[in-house]
This record gives sequence, structure tokens and C-alpha cells, in this order.
Amino acid sequence: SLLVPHPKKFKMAQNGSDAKRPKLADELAMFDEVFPMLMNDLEKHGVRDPETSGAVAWFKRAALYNVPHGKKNRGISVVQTYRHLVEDPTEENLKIARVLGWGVEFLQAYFLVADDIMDQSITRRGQPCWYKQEDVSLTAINDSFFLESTIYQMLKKYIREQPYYVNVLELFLEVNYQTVTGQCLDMTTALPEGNVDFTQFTMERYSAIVKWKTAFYSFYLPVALAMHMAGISDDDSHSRAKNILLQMGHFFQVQDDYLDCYGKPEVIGKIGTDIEDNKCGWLIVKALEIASKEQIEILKANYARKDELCVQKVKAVYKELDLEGVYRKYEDDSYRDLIKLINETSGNLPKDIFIDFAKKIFKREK
Ligand code: GPP
Ligand code: MG
Ligand code: MG
Ligand code: MG
Repeated sequence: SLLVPHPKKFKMAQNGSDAKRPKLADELAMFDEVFPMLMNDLEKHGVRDPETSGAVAWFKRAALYNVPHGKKNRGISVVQTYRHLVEDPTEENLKIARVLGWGVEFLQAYFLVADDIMDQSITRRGQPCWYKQEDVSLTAINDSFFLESTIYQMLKKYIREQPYYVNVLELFLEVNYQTVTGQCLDMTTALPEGNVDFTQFTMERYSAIVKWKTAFYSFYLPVALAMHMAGISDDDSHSRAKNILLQMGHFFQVQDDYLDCYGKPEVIGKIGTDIEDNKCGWLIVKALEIASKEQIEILKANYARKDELCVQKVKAVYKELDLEGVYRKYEDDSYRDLIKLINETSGNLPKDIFIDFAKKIFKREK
């Protein structure tokens, strides 16, 4: 059928319940194989409506630049979760799981293209941000809308006949709303350059921002998609999964905030902007919890300024506070808490869904 790739031989794990599961590199290779088909679908629009062929060619360039070059943790997790839930998945269903995984990757690309404009970032995934391309500029806004629209074209084409179509459709729409809500909290908590109001920078506010802007789309969405595919759509299972995955998402965004300051740009593929952008990130919120009055004055005078010297002064206070050490301890503690939560609250869901996902991000450097 249309959906079935050529079966290939893949190295299988040797024992236990992992026996039929491909290695990550092979899973990734099979996932990548689906992408050209989606690009082909896109091209067909240009053939069907020749008037639009200029736009289609542009969109193809935008998709190739922004979609396939990430870590693809989110997309792959749809497939891996599906394998945990279904004993002997058919090639056809694996193909659908991969298409849904690419749906998450398109959603992510749409968010990142827009987020980089909002955060005035310079690089992403080791290349200039899309809006930074000279002939793109603010057309990138429309390209982000295009990337979003593509999701719904894909769903219609590949799962319209499936019983879970409406659940999946509603899930994407809901998660989009949640993420836009989180991005609003993120942007409005960060006042314009030079305006520093640390009274807003509480752990409570931080938790709200990251839950809405990151955790739903990055963690709950991929697992929930696979659950719907597997026919698991009851409230109890979804609220169990959501509870665990939102905590994982919080942990992930703390790492993102840490890496914004301490990650190597050549490794993380992007240059941090949180200090300049006045972001209510984990490092500044932690710093404010433990800093002295004098240190807080230095932070106030230097945060939210697009000036390398000011950024260095903020980082010097972070160093005095040993925020790196504080973070290391947080990472270890929260990983332990996460595993405990998984063990205690997974219910009938296979714990490996969550353990696999957690292992992918723990101690990550990018
Ligand atoms: C990550 O924040 C959050 C997003 C990418 C969601 C954006 C949502 C929109 C509706 C546009 P971040 O700015 O810390 O990410 P990064 O560090 O990758 O720029
Ligand atoms: Mg942002
Ligand atoms: Mg950003
Ligand atoms: Mg960030």
C-alpha cells in the first residue's frame, strides 16, 4: 500500500521485552525515510494548482531548512511509544506513527521559526535562524503559519479514515492553544529591554510558563498521539500520562535554560539570549532565591541589556552563587523524583514509555 516502506532488516536487541525493538539509530533511519514522501505530497499541491507553484517551491525550501535537522526526540517518541503499546505493530501502522511523529516535528518547526523572531535569536540547530536569511526576514512569520497548516494536511491525507482521527486532530489543536498560551506568559513576563522587575520572577510563575510553553507539546503530545493510535483514549490513562510528562517537560525546560547560559553554541546549535531578553528563566529565578542584597543589585543593573559586558556581569554573579553546582544537584534530584513518580503512578501504562523518554533527556548536553 501507499503507506508501507520497503521492509528492511534491522539489528534487533537480544533479549527480554526489547527483543523486537529496533535500535535508536535504526528507528531514526526509518523515521527519516518517511520525510521525502511528505515533501512529495507538498509538491503535488503545486502540480494541482500551477498558480501556486511559486509559493509551493518557497514552502519546500522553508520546510527543508526548518523541519528535518533537529534531534527528533519528539517525533521518534511517537513511534517508540506506539511500539511499547502494541505487541506486533503492522508496517502500515508504524508508518502512520512516523507520519504523526513528523506532525510533531512540523509543529516544533513552526514554533521555533516564530520563537526565534520573538526572542531575536541568531542561530538554531547550527545554522542561522530562518528569519535571519536575507531573502526571508519577516516572511518567516508566514512560513511558520505554513508549517502549522502542513500538519493538518498530513493528518487528513494519512489518518482521515482512522477511528482516532478526531482525537488526534483535537489533540493537535488543544496543544497548539496551550503552547501559544505559554509563549504569551513567557513573552509578557519578559519586559522590554532595560525594564527589570524581579518581583514577577518567582518559581511559581516559572513553573506556569514552562508547563504551558514546552511540556504539553514536547512531552505529552507525542505519547498521547501513540496512545490514541493504540486505542487508549480514556481520561484516567491520559491524566496519568500527562501528570508524568508535564513533570518531565518542566525538567527539560530547566535544562534548556541552563544550556542557554552554559551550553556550548557549537554543541547546542544556538546562541543563548535569555539574559539579554529579560527571560524569567530557571537560572535567574534560582539566583534571586539565594543571592545577597548586593548581588541582586548587580543583577538588576545588568539583566535585560543587549550588552556583552552586562551579560558577563550577570554571569559573574551566577558563578559566585555556583549556579552550575545548584543545577547539577537539581538535575540529579529531579531525575530521581521523576523515576519515583513513574513507578508510583503509571497505572496500566508500560513504565518503559516514560523511562525511555526520560533517559533520552537526562544529562543531555544539547
Ligand atoms: C521554548 O522556549 C518554547 C518554545 C519553542 C515554544 C514557542 C511557542 C510558540 C507559540 C512560538 P525557548 O525560547 O527557551 O526555546 P529556545 O531556547 O530553543 O529558543
Ligand atoms: Mg522563547
Ligand atoms: Mg527562544
Ligand atoms: Mg531556551
